[in-house]
Amino acid sequence: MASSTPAPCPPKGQALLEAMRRHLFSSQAKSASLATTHDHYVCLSLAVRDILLTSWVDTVDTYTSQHVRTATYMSAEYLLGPHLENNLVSLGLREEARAACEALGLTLEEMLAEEPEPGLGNGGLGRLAACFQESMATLELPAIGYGIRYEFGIFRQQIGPTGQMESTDPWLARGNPWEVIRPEWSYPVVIGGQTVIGVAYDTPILGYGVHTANTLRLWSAQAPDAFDFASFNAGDYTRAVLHKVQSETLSKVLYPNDELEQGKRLRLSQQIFFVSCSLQDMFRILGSQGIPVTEFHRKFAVQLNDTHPAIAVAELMRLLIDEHGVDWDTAWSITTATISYTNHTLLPEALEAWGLELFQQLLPRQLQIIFEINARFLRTLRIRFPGQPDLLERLSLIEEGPHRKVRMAHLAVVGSHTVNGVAELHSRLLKENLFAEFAQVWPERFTNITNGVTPRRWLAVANPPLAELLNDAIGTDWCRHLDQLRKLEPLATDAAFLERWQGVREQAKERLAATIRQDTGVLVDPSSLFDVQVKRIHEYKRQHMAALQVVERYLRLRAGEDLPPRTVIFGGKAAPGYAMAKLIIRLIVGMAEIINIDPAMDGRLRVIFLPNFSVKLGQKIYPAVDLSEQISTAGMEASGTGNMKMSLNGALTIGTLDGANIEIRDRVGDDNFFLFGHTAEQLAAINRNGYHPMPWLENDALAKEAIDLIGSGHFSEGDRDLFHPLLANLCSSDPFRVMADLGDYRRAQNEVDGAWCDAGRWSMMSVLNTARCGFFSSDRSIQEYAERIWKVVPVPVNSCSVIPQSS
Ligand code: OX2
Repeated sequence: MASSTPAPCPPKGQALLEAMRRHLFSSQAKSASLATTHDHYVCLSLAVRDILLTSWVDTVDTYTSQHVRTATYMSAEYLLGPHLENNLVSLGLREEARAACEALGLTLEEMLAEEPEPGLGNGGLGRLAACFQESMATLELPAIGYGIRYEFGIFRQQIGPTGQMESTDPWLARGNPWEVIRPEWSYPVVIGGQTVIGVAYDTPILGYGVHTANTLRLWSAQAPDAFDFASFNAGDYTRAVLHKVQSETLSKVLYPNDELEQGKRLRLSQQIFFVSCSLQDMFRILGSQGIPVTEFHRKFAVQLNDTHPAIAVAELMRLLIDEHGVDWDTAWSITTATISYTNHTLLPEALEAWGLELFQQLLPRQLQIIFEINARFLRTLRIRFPGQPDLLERLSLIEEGPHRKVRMAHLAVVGSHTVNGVAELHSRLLKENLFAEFAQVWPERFTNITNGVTPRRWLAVANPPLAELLNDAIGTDWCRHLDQLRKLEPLATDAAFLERWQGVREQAKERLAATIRQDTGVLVDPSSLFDVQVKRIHEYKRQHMAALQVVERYLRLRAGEDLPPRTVIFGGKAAPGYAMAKLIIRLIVGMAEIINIDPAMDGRLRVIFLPNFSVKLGQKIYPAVDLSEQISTAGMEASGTGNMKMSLNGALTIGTLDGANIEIRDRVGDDNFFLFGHTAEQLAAINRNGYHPMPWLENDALAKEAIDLIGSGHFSEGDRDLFHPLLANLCSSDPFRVMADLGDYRRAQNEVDGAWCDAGRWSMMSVLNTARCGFFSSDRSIQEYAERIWKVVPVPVNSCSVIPQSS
């Protein structure tokens, strides 16, 4: 609670305060004596929304009156994180909001804690979509984000003695002050012969320090008639509402699988549902501006975020031909001039392929169109590559065999003018492996755009003390032009600056230590090395390799070795049906239980599993990381974006040559990065010769000891069977090559220990990581998409509301 005599409110704070009071009456219908903390949060959000509405309305007016070319981003996931603080920072009103809260006897922190986050995504792919929306607005690019308004977002994770437990995420239960329903923009979608209506819910996405507020338009499913009167009149009430319930399940829940396609009926229904609504909405916009449908590709650039929206290729064809009377050839040139596709993974289990039977049942007309696209595509191939039926079979949109399937990635490649990967290595492997033969057919179609993250959320919002230090040291421009961080380089050897840098880092670590205590009950030492791996739990990300390393450290400490104190922090959700990932969590939890109470550790090793990793929690974690674990099997992590968030906030990376790690290392310098492990090429060579983990393990006494300790039941209350599936897998097929990299990982970890002991050098390396990370801004990624793929240019919005430049 604030002190009894708050500091006087600045004028904008005063205006916010008055708006909060007004909303308590006019929106919450309460008197101050009955208002809950949540009421106050809603009032503050509505007060902030009132301010940004001017920009939002002006943005739509500007785009409409100028008939601007528009990028539309189609994504099944948006991992947005809370809106309030981000909007306050973009408006430059954070301190004013703080003062307004204090005048009411509240704190801004209490208000921020009240906001449930819209967790409409699983991990990196959904978070990237959210960073991209914010960058498009900041760069003043006309854009619309399209997706699904899931009533239940990513499940909540609790951690008990048996590992992960899931519960639902009713993020909308108390309403959502950031969205506006637009019932006038509703569209019918026919799925399996039944019609479902998609209703638009709009959320403003404000740019930083500009008047642009773009729209994120999420579709919610409704039944065409709430009620089946025929059944009702026949006395069957339940039946009367059944269709309503069935229709509305379409946008009920986000599938909790990251990089795994399960081929479920509801999932394909969700895909056509949001894609069709979005395309129909684009036709509506076209019509309202008097633009002929044959100009669709001049008005819109449609970006597919992975293959989840790939059905757009067939649906755009259907709408052009069936609904707008366009001939096939014209429709095909419009479609391929409009659509581009981003691939996010090489993992085979993530590649979507839908059984023909299911497709035929749900989307017969779209399937007919896919067959026709395929027939024409194969005909051109046959002429270009005579006598190569195998090639045609490999490239076909239809996978033949006993269970014929539609290959969605092939549909996306054939229907797009540009296909991009998300980091240099990934884009190269796409061209050499997954899409090698497509790249022979259309070499010019393939390109790379390395991912990025928004510095507003991941630095200005997440790490205010660092933001302030940067403002003092290099000015405020970094927040819009992240390359400006370069100016920090000379300060990496400046003793006074390094001292302030250290202070900022200590604050962040103390803040995280408090969160750890609150969420797990464990006390950690903020002066120990914070070694962090937070991301979805997946075998290719190799959390089990990090866990083995911790067990080795435990053994070494018990044997009397002198190692600097470490706090090893894990976090991340496992897909509820992914047994091995859940077992890895169980192992980490079991290790934490024993190691954290072992007196022999004497505070030199703590293991933490932070439950329910989310955007909110990430904002507390990233600023406090000393060592960023980016240890995926080379060739498997398309890019990674957590790696960028940590390095940007001054962490040093221990990592493999995988995804964007390679580009991070190129930029921060190999002296400031702990590299280990086999390269993708080396692993490919090992695989060709037949890999077996045993020879690696046999020469490694420490690894053997660690595995034996786990197998003995030491971390499972004596249960020797519990971790058997994990250990047996590591010692037999070891599909993610843990054993091949473990020894070198240990060597790199020893280097980390050595470097940590030289605090001055570590700080310098930390500064250089931040200084050289400017490239990894999502502004740079989006600029590349806009210039090279979408051909969309900035359209500044002149608004009468005055927006200050920095927070
Ligand atoms: C993820 C990738 O695994 C990750 O490497 C990448 O940084 C992120 O997408 C954003 O590009 N589902 N999630 C991903 O790919 C898929 C499919």
